[in-house]
Amino acid sequence: MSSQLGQPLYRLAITTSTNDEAKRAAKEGAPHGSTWVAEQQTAGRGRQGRTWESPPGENLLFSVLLRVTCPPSRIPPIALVAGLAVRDAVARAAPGVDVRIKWPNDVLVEDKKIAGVLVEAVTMGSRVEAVIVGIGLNVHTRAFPEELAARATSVALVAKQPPERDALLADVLANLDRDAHIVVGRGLESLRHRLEAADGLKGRRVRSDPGNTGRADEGIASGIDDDGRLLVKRDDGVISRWSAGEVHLV
Ligand code: BT5
Repeated sequence: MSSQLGQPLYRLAITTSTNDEAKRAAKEGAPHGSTWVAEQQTAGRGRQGRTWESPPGENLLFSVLLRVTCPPSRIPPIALVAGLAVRDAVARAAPGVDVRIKWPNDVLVEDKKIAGVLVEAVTMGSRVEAVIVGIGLNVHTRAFPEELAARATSVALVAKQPPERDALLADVLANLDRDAHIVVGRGLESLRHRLEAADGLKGRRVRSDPGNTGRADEGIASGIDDDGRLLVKRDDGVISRWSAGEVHLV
């Protein structure tokens, strides 16, 4: 099935961040599905001012523009299905490997991060006019900088035969194309089973980052609700719903 996403496709040797390219073009009227892929980013970013590191030419760094109109509450579900799209593509490229999503925006293999998702919204008043899905997927990198080495992995490190980057990209885009429509229109409900099967936190003890919530909360991760919030069963039996922020495995 050919995907509407990835058309047009802009290939860049170098840019600050593919999300910057997509944001700029979104404001200038670029169509749904426009995609920017870069070999290198000079200011690749994660959330909350963090950086995304990737040596030139080895991995997938791309951003997709979704022209969707939706309330801001749909953004977390879109980030989750983007993670699921990457998870499914990596799982296909690495048969037999257990690939999981880590709420809210990571894709993990054996608790190491293989991909990260950064979703940014272009808003008009209180409505979202476009969504930019930025994805960094480690494909060929085998040696990571010291500060990441224990926490990062790549398709090359987990698959018997690493795929072509273009094949992986096409697979992610096709998956995202299929699921983004569903989520924008109806939320996460119909994807709940797939999300649950891919949820790498479920049943594990997690702690929130006090920086985001004002206080640290802790408990057993117990699934994701239809609004994309993480359900956490605290020791007193109360279910907390975390809507944003960092999760640490305890
Ligand atoms: C993310 O942020 O995981 C979202 C990353 C999105 C990157 C893509 S690349 C294309 C597009 N253009 C951009 O500028 N961004 C998007 P966060 O959850 O904040 O995680 C960031 C953290 O992941 C960093 O602080 C590091 O600890 C770690 N990290 C950085 N580079 C990594 C890598 N290549 N592999 C694994 N972990 C990495």
